Amino acid sequence: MSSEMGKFITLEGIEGVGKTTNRNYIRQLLEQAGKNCIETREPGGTSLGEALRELLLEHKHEGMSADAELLMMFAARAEHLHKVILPALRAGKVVLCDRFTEATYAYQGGGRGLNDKKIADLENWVQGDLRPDLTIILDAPVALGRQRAGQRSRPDRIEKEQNDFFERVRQTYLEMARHYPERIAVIDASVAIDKVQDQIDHVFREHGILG
Ligand code: T5A
Repeated sequence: MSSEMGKFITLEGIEGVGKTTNRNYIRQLLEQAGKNCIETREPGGTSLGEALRELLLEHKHEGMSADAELLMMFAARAEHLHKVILPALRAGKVVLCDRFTEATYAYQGGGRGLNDKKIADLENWVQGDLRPDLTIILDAPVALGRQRAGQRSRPDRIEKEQNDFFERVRQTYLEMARHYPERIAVIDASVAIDKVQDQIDHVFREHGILG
């Protein structure tokens, strides 16, 4: 991405690892460093994306085919990129996004077992060469993430999957981090929130995001 463009930062991880909690913290960090930042999420971030999110997560569509799920994720993403992400990056802003395409590799690839090539073809088509500048994977054991998420709300269609599904999702995230260490950082999210946030500070400084 050229130097006039803003920075694209994404937060990833299985359910309940603290993406929403830490998104608020990261926004504060960025604002304290004088950055102009927008927060958004996937699936969602636009009116069409939020409508697709509802279709994807509500129980009415139990048994949705994996291909339909994949295509809806990318339909929401295409709209999000055109209407929100690219305009903000072109205006030099930091875009802080709760989940992006790494979630598709983890959930539809690792979780549902779709071929990575299908996902990569859609990624290249919809995003061109745009990739996040930094992805933070909040990592915690499946049982802990599910326990935290369960305390907060009733499970949606995807959250109702079994532990082995989320284990595959988690392992796919960790594999991506090993593959792209320059742009994907893993943080231990099983510890207390202040310790998670110390690690986030460290990663942001290491990547020169606050400077
Ligand atoms: N999806 C998405 C795909 O399948 N493919 C895709 O391409 C994309 C983009 C979206 C769903 O869509 C799927 C993945 C998801 O299933 P979502 O709302 O983005 O859903 O994701 P969720 O993981 O469901 O979000 P959650 O809100 O459940 O989890 P968070 O945001 O990770 O967790 P958070 O911050 O709400 O924290 C959960 C609880 O834990 C506590 C918090 O206070 C909160 O109560 N907590 C901690 N407690 C102790 N110690 C800590 N360190 C804590 N951190 C948080």
